[in-house]
Amino acid sequence: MQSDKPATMCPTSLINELPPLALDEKAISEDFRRYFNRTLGRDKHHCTYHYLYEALAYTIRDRLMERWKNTRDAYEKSHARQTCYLSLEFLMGRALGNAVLNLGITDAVTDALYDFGIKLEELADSEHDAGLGNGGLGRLAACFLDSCATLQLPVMGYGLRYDYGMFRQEIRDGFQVEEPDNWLRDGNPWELERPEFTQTIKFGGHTETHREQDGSVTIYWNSCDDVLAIPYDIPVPGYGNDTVNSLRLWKSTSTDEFNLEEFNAGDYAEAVAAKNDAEHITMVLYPNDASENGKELRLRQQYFLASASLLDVMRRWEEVHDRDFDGFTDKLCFQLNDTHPSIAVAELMRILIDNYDLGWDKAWGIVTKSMAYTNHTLLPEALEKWPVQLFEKLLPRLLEIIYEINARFLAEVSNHWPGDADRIRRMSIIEEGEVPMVRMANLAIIGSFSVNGVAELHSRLLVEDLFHDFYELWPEKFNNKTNGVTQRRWLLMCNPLQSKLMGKYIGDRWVTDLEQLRTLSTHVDNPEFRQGWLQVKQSNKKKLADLVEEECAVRFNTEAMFDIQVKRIHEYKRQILNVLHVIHLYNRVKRGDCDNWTKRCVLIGGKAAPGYAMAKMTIKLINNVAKVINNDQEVGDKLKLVFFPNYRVSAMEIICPGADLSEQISTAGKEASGTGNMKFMMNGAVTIGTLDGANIEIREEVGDENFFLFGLDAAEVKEMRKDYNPTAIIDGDDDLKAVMQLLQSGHFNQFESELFNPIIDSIYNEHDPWLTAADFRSFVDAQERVAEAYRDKERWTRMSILNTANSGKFSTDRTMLDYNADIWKLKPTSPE
Ligand code: 26Q
Repeated sequence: MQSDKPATMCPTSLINELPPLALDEKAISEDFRRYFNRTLGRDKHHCTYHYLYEALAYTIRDRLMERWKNTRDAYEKSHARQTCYLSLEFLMGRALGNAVLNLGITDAVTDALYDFGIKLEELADSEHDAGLGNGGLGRLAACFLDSCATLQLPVMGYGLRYDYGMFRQEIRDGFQVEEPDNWLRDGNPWELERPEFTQTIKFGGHTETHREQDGSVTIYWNSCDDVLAIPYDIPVPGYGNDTVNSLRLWKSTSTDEFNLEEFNAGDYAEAVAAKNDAEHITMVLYPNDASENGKELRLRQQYFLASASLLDVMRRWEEVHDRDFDGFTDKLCFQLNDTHPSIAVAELMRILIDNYDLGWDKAWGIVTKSMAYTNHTLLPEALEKWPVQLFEKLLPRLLEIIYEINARFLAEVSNHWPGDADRIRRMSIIEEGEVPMVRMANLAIIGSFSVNGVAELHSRLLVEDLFHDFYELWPEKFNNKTNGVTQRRWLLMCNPLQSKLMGKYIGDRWVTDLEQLRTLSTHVDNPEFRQGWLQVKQSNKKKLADLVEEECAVRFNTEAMFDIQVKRIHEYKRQILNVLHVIHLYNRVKRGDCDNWTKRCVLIGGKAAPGYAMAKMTIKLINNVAKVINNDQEVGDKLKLVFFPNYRVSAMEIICPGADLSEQISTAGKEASGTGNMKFMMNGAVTIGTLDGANIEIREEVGDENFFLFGLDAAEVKEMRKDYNPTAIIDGDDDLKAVMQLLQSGHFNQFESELFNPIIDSIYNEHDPWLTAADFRSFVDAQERVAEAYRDKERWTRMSILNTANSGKFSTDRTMLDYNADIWKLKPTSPE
């Protein structure tokens, strides 16, 4: 077998002489035909959208391929400093439309397809979403990659290639049912397998200490169950600039070796079955967006990603620098997307010490100058912890290293606060107790030179509360990086009508410089522009209404206000508060309190973690309330409510352009940032929201008069908890009382008695952490102001325009420039 052997030399004529592929209609048309007929071998009997999509995907991929190689060469040649973005989630969505857009060949492709009587949109629509994430954190990683490629920053994404992404949500009888998401079934034209860069990852086994003759100590991690990590690379094209960065996703597989002892003892089947464990590591994405504590497979996933990625970086490092690690931290930086990959802190120590013989202090200096950690949550219960015992079994060498990091760290704490035992207990990486735990956030903070939150309020609360001890020790580590979204996908691609209209008035520089949108406000008094704006929104609402009708069998009247809340289902996000308001509107119709009525179509969508009973019950409640309201003749088109099933990236691309009102109604102090709020704002929706997460900054940018504020702020929430009396609040508010009475009467669960008791009880509970009853009055009043504003077409249109005009801050281009200025310090590098 010679197949794996490198040819004696790679002829330059083979790799260097390729002329770049043309981007015109003719070249694209020819390639498309060739791929369909020859590479795919299809004919008139198999002319499905899927094969047409595939043929076009290959046509586009070829054009990315040469730019990809040039980008790699440019980074290599210039020895560019690089950031590795480590994340268990990359919620990429669809790739085709984005690649066409970023290559700037939308017209050429559209025309080429037109000659065959095919629409680009229809092909793009048959692509499966890459749903390798839960929600905000995963989509943020995807937006970051788009912005880094556009800014020509040498940033590489490292993640896992799950066979099954986020589950598909079906609604049966009003309940969520999870179906597996077999997204790779029809193949994935966007990935390139790189078996030549396979890494071996160790699990289990035990450590042995050897004293060498020179007195030094070497530690061996032996008898491990090895697992192979095979990388798959996905191109990440920049907008209009010939840069194509990489997302490297690892797939786990077993080694070819069997456990020889079992094998020789005749346990052939057992020996083969053991291989299964290895294959399972990257089988499925965990569908929880708060930590699912203690699951062994999840810890395996986290270590698998961290180890494979770091070993890959080391392989590349050695190619240039051999085993010399001076200068390592000048060239490399690792950004940890939450604590999920934070075992990388200990793993980099292990690799430097065990594989490259560095001393502790040298290795620790490298780790703490290259790791940076981003936190995404304020819920203390969501901070990741792992049982020490599990670590001991799965990653014995890493536990030793963590103990050593901790011992040295606690000595420092003791030195700083002599005799403060409480502080030592709080700051220790190890939580003592019946089941001792490893606290991953503490490990991440101790091992990183930068710790950031994702919105101003969030970052402030981190240093005031959650991480206060660490802030007192190392104030210089802590910083804020307000989130963003990429305007290429979330405006240019998903809202072509608004983009075109804006182009007519302010040009298209906003595509790479979102602050340019500010110029829109100079046209806000122009009736012609406002008319155009209104028409765009109408068309987008029509498109959304069609989708809603298809998915929910309910017709939205496009004259009505489209009131939308899409996000993961969570108590702190308070979908229940939204439902209470809808029930209140229903009550008003039923009692004839309809003067100056504003028609509303309310859409709620999002997935519940499969084990989160309250969240699943919330979905059922929304569906039951919707059924009653939508079938009530008296209500008619005054009010509609739907639960939109299987909310995902490609659905949001149709939902956010069609929204009038964006619901951002979390309990203040709980939503780290939110990013859906930014997508809605860019697309001209007005926000009703609490002073939470990035809402605060959105309101600052757009001005109080263009934002509907309600509810307690974070400080008032804290205060209110001290003696919260929801029963008194409900009794003192006739509207809320009527809503609760209707709920309790079983009106929405006629044949399912008691079904919603847990939800009702939670609202009445004095310990309700989400203070739903406390914010009801203020929410309903704000909604009344919204309704009034919407009735005034001209006023609403102004507000809508000004929301888009003032959304410039919320581009991930700005976010990435901030990360780069304060943390990464990368030099933009162009492939030319
Ligand atoms: C952890 C351990 C085990 C299993 C699952 C998890 C897990 C997975 C995903 C924990 C959390 C997540 C996702 C969190 C998330 O999406 N957070 C959101 O991040 C956004 C981007 O910063 C913010 O805008 C949102 O406010 C925040 O909720």
